[in-house]
Amino acid sequence: MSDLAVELTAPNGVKYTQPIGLFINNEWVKSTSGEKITSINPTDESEIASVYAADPEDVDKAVAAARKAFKASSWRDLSSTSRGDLMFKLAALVEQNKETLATIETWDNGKPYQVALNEDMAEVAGTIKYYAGYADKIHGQVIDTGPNKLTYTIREPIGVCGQIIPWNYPLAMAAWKLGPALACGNTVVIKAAEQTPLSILYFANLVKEAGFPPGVVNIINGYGRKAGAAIAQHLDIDKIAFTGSTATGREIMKMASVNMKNITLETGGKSPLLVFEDADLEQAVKWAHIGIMSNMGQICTATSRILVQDGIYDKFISAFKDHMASTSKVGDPFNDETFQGPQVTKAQYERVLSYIEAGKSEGATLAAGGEVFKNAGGKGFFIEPTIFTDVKDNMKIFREEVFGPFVVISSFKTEEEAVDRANDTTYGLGSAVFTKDIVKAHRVARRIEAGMVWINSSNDSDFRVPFGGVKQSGIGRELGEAGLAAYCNTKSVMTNLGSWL
Ligand code: TXE
Repeated sequence: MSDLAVELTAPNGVKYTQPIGLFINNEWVKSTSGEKITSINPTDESEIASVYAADPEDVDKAVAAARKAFKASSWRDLSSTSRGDLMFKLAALVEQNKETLATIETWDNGKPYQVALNEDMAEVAGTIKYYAGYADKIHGQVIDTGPNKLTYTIREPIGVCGQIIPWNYPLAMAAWKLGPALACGNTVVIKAAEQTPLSILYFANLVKEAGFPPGVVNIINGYGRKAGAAIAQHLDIDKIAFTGSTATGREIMKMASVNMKNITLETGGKSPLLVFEDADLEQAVKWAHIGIMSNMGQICTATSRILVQDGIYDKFISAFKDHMASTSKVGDPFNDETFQGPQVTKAQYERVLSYIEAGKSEGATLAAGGEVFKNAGGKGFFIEPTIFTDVKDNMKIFREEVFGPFVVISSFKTEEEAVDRANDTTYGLGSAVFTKDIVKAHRVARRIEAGMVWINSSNDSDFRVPFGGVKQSGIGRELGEAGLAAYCNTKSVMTNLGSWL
């Protein structure tokens, strides 16, 4: 075990054993090639640990374990209530280990510890519990097809599911995907993002401790183009679920076509937030700020395009700037006062900085931020929260996903114009509307092309509520009851009770 785990002490003093192997068939193993991924602390750019990166051969081994487990009576014949019990146990273990899990998440990802602890870990445990409760409530239907027939449907697991997750909410994204997959009786090979490989390995030990049979949950790290691609095109994987960029989602769709995998994609966004003149301005400002600036702006549904009706445009900008200045404290994510930690990696940091340059050169007004933020020690991927105003619809910063603490604000005159401009995007993930007029709120909600509309809030996600996009923001839904549909096949059984014709 010693060369498959290391003893670590996190910056907040938490000491723990960090697994570094691939979790296949409930065992820790090295990768075939021995290649490793080194995880970097985005706060000070130091190395945290190196973990094994899966090769396609390792993906084959994980898939073989998942297939064997799918066919084994220890999983297939387990009662659905017992399946739910295993999941409840896993959720309880997450709650018991939440300080360690949140510590790893903060260290590896850079998100504020208080958020990792009180929001992300609550989301992880809550989602697993929510789907645990569904495990023995996934039923088919009896369909009346006449007196001489008995017709019913069965909802069956799809089989071996490949799941590829991103780095912005490492464990929460894992829970969103594992919860419904396991509740429906599937087996899983899940790959974490190479930028945040650590927390999911600690979580893997909890899977074993909860008592899941070997091979039901296989957890690997690996690079997207190697391990991720091997999952997407594997002939013995029946379903693929992915969260990440639209470009990679498109690649995955192509690869998954090799055996027509069932597919769920949750990709990018440039979500609009509309503020009408009759809105509660203070509320609109607070939610708009949370909607784009939380999690360092690294949220797929970030309401990154704010459209404000012209009568309150200047007032909104000034209130937004004041609110941001008083609440967006940037710095060490282990400091309880911190609202915004570093961007997850140097690549993401440079990406956001390049959009700041684009905003300046395109002629938008830089209303706040726009600089790197110097943390104590001068290291780390910190960026000042940034606002561009007077942004035109054809500007790159109005059209492309930035994925950082970066917001564009523009004004509109009429409801018609606001809706048209909100919809003038290839994306369709989140959206938000601020108004006190409930008729207008629901009229606009219907006309917005998005998977989710928040009225008088933003990014108010809840595991009981379906989540997903339209247009190039994705296919299918996660969370809520709808999330189960993505992990079940419906089989129809027709029985002839009469004679032949
Ligand atoms: O994403 P990728 P990246 C957006 C955001 C961000 C941009 C780039 O705009 O700035 O994407 O981030 C795996 N076959 N989002 O490069 O490449 C990869 O290993 C199979 C939005 O990190 O999509 C990782 O596990 N898998 C988003 C996962 O895909 C592949 C969250 C995501 O990586 C692969 C993250 C391949 N060819 C980024 N290439 C959201 N919707 O929340 C990569 N991967």
